[in-house]
Amino acid sequence: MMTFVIKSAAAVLAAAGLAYTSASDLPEAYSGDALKALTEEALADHAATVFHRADRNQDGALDADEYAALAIVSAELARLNGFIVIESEAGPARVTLAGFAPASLSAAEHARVDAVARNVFYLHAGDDGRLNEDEFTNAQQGVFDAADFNRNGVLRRGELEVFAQRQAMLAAGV
Ligand SMILES: [Ca+2]
Ligand SMILES: [Ca+2]
Repeated sequence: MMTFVIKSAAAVLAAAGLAYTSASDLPEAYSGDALKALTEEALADHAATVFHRADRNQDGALDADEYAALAIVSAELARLNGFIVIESEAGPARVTLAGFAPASLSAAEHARVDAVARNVFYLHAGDDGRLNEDEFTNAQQGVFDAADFNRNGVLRRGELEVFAQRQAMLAAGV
């Protein structure tokens, strides 16, 4: 099963042209333990890592296509695997998508994720149509804040589940 998932993930990444160059790059991202808590600091680390990977032409900003590709790949990987991966300085860690059966994105879901991602992009990118690292981090922080129900600056348990669903762009969480 895992071999299948990794091959599928690699194919998804290759199709989106993201920075992974072979399946051998992937297992590290899947080796993390279950995340117990997500701090704002760890989220900022994660956002920086994701931003630089998604900035394919390395011009220091994401355009709408780069952002949509990131959203689609992230959603596809999350759904194939049944979890998202947070990549902070402490190393990769998993957050399970609770109550969700792993499956590939349908064509309709693919189109919906693409459309939602482009809306989100223009909300945060501003008039120049470019999403810089600060804007990307702010957008991620917004998802974090929306999931931080008790407003203590840390996501745990149910808060993490909501955050993961939003990151995977599951219909119920968008
Ligand atoms: Ca770019
Ligand atoms: Ca909290």
